[in-house]
Amino acid sequence: MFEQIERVPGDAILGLIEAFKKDTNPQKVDLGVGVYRDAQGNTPVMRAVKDAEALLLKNESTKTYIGSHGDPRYGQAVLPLVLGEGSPVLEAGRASATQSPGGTGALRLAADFIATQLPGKDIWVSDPTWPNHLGIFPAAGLTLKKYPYVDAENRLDFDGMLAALKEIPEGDVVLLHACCHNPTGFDLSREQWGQVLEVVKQRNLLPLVDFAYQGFGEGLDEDAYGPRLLAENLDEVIITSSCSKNFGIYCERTGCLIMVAKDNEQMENVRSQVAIVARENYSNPPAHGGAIVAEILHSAELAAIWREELTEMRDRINTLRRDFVEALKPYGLDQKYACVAEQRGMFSYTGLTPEQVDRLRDEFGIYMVRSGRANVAGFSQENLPYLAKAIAAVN
Ligand code: PLP
Ligand code: TYF
Repeated sequence: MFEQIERVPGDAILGLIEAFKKDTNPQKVDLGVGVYRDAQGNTPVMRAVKDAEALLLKNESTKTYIGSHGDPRYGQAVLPLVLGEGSPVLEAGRASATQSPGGTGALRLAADFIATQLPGKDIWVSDPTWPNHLGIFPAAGLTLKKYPYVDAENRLDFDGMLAALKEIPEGDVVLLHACCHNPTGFDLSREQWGQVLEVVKQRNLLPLVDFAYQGFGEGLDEDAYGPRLLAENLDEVIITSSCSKNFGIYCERTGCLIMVAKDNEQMENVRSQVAIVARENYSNPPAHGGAIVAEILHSAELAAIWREELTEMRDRINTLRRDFVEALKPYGLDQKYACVAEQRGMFSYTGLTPEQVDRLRDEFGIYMVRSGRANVAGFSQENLPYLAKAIAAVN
């Protein structure tokens, strides 16, 4: 039977990891996969995480199942992180947290929940969006549609986005990136979030907010502006949160599906269905990552260390954004790439064309996604002059 199976290419972003490893250019630069890097190019385990793990190792007394919703201590920690301390949504008991295998697992739970409990609803994603969005929703049986997000001049096309949202059939699902839009780095202003809220209300849309980079844009609370605005002003919102980036626990697969309902009664009904979806996919989520996050967020001391480390990561990225544009000044390219300093999060849509990206790879050993998406955390004070020279050479 297997003789009929066709081989397909692997994930283009993850494929860059292998291609980069094989390259023997001593000056090579990895701007591919979205993983944070420090000034030395490493992705170390955060200190708060190491300390939490030491405590867990000492105190862990069982490895029994943790249940389909995961560790309640994790949910109790993530809800206020995402929705805000003292959030009226939490006070009203309208929000449910389900620990998931990464943000990806939360997205799949959301997709399966929509497919089984809200049949007939299509899902609208930004064009462009994280390529895995394009796979996850159809895999659950949903029809995926796109709204514009970037214009031909590589700027946020908010007018185009809003006009498209106004045309979405009533009741459909719209996926919004909470912050640090992947792949573009273009985020909505507070005023623009307000306008999106109005259209969502008018069209009675169900927002699904993908929140994978909390703390990487402007700050933990600042980055949560959009999801909190929607949750506080709408009866129903779905949020998929990830701890992969902000706790640096990528491989521990730690995420959370947050379901916001009209009241506590409806939330409990929804929650019971989410448990079924989780059970049918993987039964219980992996425990370790959630235990780390719970340990950190329930300890004032560890939480303070973690916030400091996260601030350092965010500040490093935002400084590198400005330094990148500065490094292009001698080549007269600072205006052309000024958007990099304006964008937020791990990624920038640089405006480099696929042909330019190919040349950067082949002639300079600089790796990024062919769309022109660069992982800004791959910049460093050491490689910026080289990057600037290479970009000038392909311009
Ligand atoms: N959503 C977006 C936009 C992402 O960039 C990522 C990153 O990997 C995820 C979700 C999922 O993250 P993870 O499953 O690694 O927690
Ligand atoms: O977009 C990125 O680079 C990150 C990491 O299949 C990632 O979100 C990329 C591809 C993938 C899983 C994670």
